[in-house]
Amino acid sequence: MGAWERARGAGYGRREILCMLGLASLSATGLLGACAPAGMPVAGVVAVEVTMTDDLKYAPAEVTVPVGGMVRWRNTTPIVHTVTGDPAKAVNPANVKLPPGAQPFDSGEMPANAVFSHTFTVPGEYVYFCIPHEAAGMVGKVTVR
Ligand SMILES: [Cu+2]
Repeated sequence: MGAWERARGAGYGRREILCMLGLASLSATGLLGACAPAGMPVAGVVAVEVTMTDDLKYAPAEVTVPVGGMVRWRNTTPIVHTVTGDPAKAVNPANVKLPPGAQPFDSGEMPANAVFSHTFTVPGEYVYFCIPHEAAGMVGKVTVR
């Protein structure tokens, strides 16, 4: 399996992979857009990465991204987790919160090494949880502004 397939499997998009592979210099030809400098928030580009931990937490538990920013979750544990911002799926309503007008989101079951990304287009505070571990307090927060 080549670098492209590995990167695709890790959830990276075409442009990110090209950047990672060092092909960004081709942008001088106009073939590719420029790669965003690290850490600069750009719409549609990952702003923050959150991992799941073996002690049933999101790390970091709270992140802030700009409107249009993408958060990517990566399951670095052998345990199945979810990233669920859907009030209909929470046992305790306090474990989920969406700003008015925001659509619910749910990763579905994420096995080891799975990656899930969500782009936040509505500003406000989001509280999400892990379906298998809601009762254990596996809850995270995204602030979009
Ligand atoms: Cu979990």
